[in-house]
Amino acid sequence: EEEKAEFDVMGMTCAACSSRIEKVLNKQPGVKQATVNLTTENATVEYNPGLMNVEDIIGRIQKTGYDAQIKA
Ligand code: 9UX
Repeated sequence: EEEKAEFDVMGMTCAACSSRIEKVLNKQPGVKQATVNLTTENATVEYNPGLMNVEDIIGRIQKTGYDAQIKA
């Protein structure tokens, strides 16, 4: 079973930023599909809640050098 969450991503200034975050997230075993949009600063992440949660996803984005928050 998958969950889907949307995040506001802060600190991206070029297309390499968004693809870097996308790659990091898509490498996580708990992530089924992550897409990051530079222009809208949106990240959509489909993940397995048995393997990771929203805080883990935010933590991975922060470790990559950006910040994120879950969309209300
Ligand atoms: Mo280029 Mo985006 O250094 O951080 S990848 S601005």
